[in-house]
Amino acid sequence: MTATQERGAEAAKEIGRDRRRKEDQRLITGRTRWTDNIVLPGMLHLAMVRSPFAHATITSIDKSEAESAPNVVAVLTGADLGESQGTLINAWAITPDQVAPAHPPMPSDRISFAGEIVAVVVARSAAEARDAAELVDVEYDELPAAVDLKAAARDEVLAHPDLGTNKSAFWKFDSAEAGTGGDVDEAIAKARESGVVIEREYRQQRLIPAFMEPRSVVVDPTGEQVTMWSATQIPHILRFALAATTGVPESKIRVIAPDVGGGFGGKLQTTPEEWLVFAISRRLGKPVKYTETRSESLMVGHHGRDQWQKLTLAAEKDGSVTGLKVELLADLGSHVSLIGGGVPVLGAFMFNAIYKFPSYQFNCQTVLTNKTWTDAYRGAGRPEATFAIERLMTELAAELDMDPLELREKNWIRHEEFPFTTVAGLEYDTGNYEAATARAKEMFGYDELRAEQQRRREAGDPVQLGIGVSTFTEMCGLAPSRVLGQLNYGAGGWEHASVRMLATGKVEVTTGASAHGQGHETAFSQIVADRLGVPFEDVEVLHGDTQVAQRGLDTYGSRSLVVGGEALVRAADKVIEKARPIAAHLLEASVDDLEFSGGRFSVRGTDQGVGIAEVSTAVFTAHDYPEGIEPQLDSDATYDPVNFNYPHGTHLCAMEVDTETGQVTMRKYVCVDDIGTIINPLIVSGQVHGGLVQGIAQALWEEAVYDDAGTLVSGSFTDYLLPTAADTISFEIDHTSSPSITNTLGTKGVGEAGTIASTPAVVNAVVDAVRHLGVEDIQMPCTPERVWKAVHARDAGGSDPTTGAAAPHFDPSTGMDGTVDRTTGGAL
Ligand code: MCN
Repeated sequence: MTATQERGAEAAKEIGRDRRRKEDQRLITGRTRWTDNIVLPGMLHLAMVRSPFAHATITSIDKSEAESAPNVVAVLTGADLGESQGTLINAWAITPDQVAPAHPPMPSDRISFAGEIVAVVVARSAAEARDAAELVDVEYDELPAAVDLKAAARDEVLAHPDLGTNKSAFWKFDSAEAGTGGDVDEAIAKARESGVVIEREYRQQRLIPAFMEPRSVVVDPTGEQVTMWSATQIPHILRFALAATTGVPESKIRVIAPDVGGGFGGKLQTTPEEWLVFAISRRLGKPVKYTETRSESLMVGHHGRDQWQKLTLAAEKDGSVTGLKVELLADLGSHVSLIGGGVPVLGAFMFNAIYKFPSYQFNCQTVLTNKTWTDAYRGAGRPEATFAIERLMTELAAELDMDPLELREKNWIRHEEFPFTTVAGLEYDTGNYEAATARAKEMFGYDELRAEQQRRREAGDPVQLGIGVSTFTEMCGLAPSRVLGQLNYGAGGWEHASVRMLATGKVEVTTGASAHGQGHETAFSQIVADRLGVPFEDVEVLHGDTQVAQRGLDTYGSRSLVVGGEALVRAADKVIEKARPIAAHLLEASVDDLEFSGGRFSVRGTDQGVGIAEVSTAVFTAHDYPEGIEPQLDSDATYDPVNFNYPHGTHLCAMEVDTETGQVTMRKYVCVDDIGTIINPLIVSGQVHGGLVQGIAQALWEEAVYDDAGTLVSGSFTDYLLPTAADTISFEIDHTSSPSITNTLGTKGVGEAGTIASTPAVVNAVVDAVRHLGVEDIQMPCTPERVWKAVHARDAGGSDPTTGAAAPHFDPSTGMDGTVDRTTGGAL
């Protein structure tokens, strides 16, 4: 422990305490104001006319009937907005030669995904705007659509004919070239001769971040500044993007993210809708609102995942891994979105996970198609990597007839080996995989469940039991600005906070993080209360308004605590240092004789002292303070981390699989996560539970499905199977702790942990239940149909590609198909 950490631990009364969330009072009692609740005098409403086609040329737009509909103020098309539209921002060109189509918020000539905006109706009420939108007559010439990812990678149909290719960018990491490890092809060749090679192809289906509050935006252009309220995760980035794309100076734009009903990465975007509401309200000089319908939300809010992953793992016969080669095709959808181009590359650093791979290679081809654009969805890049490696390690264990946890233990970084530089070039600061696994095994009753599994197998029980393992890690706390710069990311990763001691001794805090369900007001109050030694109730945390929290980089990548929380600690410490000479003056003592503890400055060895709240009041009256010192106790700090943060955990899942119906039922789920110091265990449990459900949903239920013409056919909650609490069981969770040494409090992020870890745990369990029946993979989501087909594929005398039993094969640089022969690994 460092000296500052020791002081934090000594003073901790709030940190580690189950505080109920401050924000829930107003959320649960309906005392908050969501964006759609905002009503401004003279406010107009927008409705979007959207293309039903995935790829088409607009041949004509007849607005006349809509224009004469009741209370319609204007009908605008891309042609009406003309050049002023420019192109939406893409902040992450992963290579300098990335191919990216222009991205006007409302194109005037060609549509490149179903749901793209072709016209906007402005009316006095939302209902009138929607009714009139139905009257806009658009004629299209339909074009062939690039829908299938592999076919798109082969340029069979071009998503944007003018670009001449669908391939956007190719990104590679090679441990031999980077000097972090050996040559992976040599390792694979050697393993083919004398070891084991596991080759698999996994599909990361397309997912939709379905938040409780659909996206909504209001703009008021009537003041000195243009004010935008948006249900967004990123008010600060949004303000910058609006300034950059509209020419309005940043100082003239205020963005407010009021209470936001969830985001899960889906509101980490600068959207065409935001841009249009901003531009049209300025054009008309009136406040304007747009709130999307649920159908719009599912269809055009950005989607997540959508990858094919081809993996080759080399190992010795005793199970020691020697190499890992990853080849990805990643579907960007129709455009390269805000950070969508970089999301698959985030995975590059995580496929090696907690294991000591001597060699590693990652290849990623991003591909444009005529589907909704993809971008961050809870975990962004890391769930994909974790799924692949945790499935592969389980397959290797099966191949070698080893217990999957023993195989992992053989290969993972031992706790005494930290800090550890991985083959992907990251330095993991702390971790203890042994401790988390031991605790999880004990809670799960691992040996007993294995024995039951054996009994059921021997008895030929129609309902078989499977046990799934996932010993995940992730990199979060995005991120060191220098590292982001090396990855060609367009922004930094710092965070800002300010702490103001008020006249009454209360504390006002601002944070550049922008919570949308994570409970920052509560957890951050706990941190400041401990640091300054003031009551929890005396701390007010303000956020989500660029006028109030003036600097910030917002909330995503489980960064708010480890980056934003650290900024807060530093700002609070500066306040203490500012107060110290004033306290010494009031106590007529030397600064060097003062010590600060529990909110009080005391003169060492005496009973004399003064509370920081009293110092604050004295500073306010300013009647008596030392010369040469400013009469204020405000401070701020901007913190740029030097490293990512590496939470980890062991997740164990027991699934029952009915071999006669394909029905799967979760029996038990245990997870033990190591997120270092926990600020608020209650909030953390909520984060873990929510994350688990999202990860389990990918494994079992959710999938965005397009037909061959590029129409989203799972465009409502009857087809897109978003689970409810009733679909899950009670999870058993616990924590071990190896405090991070990258921040003062020793914390690691938790917002994405459950999602990242759980998907492979569940699929491993489903496959484990029926492996003895010849099944070695089932494609996600593991629906009863897919499970049944996998189990009965042998009876039918063949394999079924939907089960993944003979997955198609591709080369990410060419998108060529073939078929993998699992016994030799060679392309047939
Ligand atoms: N926390 C803690 N102790 C720790 C780690 C975290 O008490 N050791 C607390 C934090 O103080 C914070 C919460 O847990 O209140 C989450 O912290 P953190 O891991 O820093 O994650 P962020 O606050 O940056 O939130 C982002 C993360 C992401 S990336 C997604 S996606 C996600 C998630 O959070 N989306 C969410 N959780 C969500 N929760 C809700 N309700 N809604 C979303 O949209």
